[in-house]
Amino acid sequence: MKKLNIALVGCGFMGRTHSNAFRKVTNFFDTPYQPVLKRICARNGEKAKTFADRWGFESVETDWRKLIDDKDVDLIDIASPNDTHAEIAIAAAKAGKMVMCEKPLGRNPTESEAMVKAVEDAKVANMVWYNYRRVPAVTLAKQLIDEGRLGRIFHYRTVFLQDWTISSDLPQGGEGLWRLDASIAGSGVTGDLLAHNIDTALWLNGGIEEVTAMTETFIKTRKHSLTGKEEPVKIDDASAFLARFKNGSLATFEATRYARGHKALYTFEINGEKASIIWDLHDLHRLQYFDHNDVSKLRGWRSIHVTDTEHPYMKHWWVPGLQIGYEHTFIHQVADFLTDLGGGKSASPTFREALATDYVTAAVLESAASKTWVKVR
Ligand code: SOE
Repeated sequence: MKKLNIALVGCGFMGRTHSNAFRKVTNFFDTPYQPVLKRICARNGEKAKTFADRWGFESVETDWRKLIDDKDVDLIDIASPNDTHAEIAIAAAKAGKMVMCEKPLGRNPTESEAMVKAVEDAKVANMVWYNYRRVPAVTLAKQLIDEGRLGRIFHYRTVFLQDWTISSDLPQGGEGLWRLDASIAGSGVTGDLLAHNIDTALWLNGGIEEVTAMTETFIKTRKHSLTGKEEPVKIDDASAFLARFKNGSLATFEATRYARGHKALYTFEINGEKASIIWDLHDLHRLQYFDHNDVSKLRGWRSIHVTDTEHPYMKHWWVPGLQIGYEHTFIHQVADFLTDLGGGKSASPTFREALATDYVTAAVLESAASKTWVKVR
């Protein structure tokens, strides 16, 4: 197995999910490459050192620019806040490094387009971490749709609900809370949560033609962790939109961080002419399936426990009936990346595919501001 030397930028929540995936992937999957945790990079050297000791990185950097000329680094993985994605990815690609990037790709389509151009000009392998595609039940949904089992699709219905920003005492800016600072994050729940719903939807149901949206910022000012001052909140706290897909189906999308009681309720339902499916992140190993072709007296919703060896990814894990969870979606993503790299291509979603999601989020924000229907680029 060839070695693939990884430099990871960022040691927050996403840095942990990625490191865990790189460490475990070859324990469970036969891949042509073995990831090596070469460098961890974070501005806070102490934190990076603790992270390196815990996850087994060989050495620490505090300036990502040092990674760019590092001959011992093959791939730069970006898990730092959104305002750093474009600069690091572009520099890494120009230096001939492979690039992986946490979602969303850029803060806006202008940044994302420049990132796509950089990896395509340099012809380097690239991928964006839209991990929920790799939940086995979601991948099974994709297979069922592609096999034509749902027939013509009429409806796509999806939400991503959280409640962690309801308190007005929560500051904006700083570790984790940079998600509330529009200058760092780019947008609020539209880019952070709806981007997941959109990525999955584009994958399962094809392109979106047009959207009409509304957004709201419920708490208008918050103390900024870095300045200590009360400052305007410029992100969207909640975002909902109607969409028309290119295949003629209609959709509703909603995301919020103000749905008291919900921590990460990501669900989608798809209604087709012949069958329907429902998936719920809180019960992620199950796929609800209704097939109108069943004999009428037996017709009803089936709850498929997606843990059998013939289900996507599952033969690599335990024995049928024993489920897996959130961390495994990242492991699957690395496994696919390494396998596709061996085959000379980039795993999906590539930067270019993730740009399509950014075009939808941009249209959503534009529609909310203009209160009109907006065509998606
Ligand atoms: C926000 O709370 C967040 O952590 C997102 O940033 C992730 O992308 C999502 O998977 C879970 O929620």
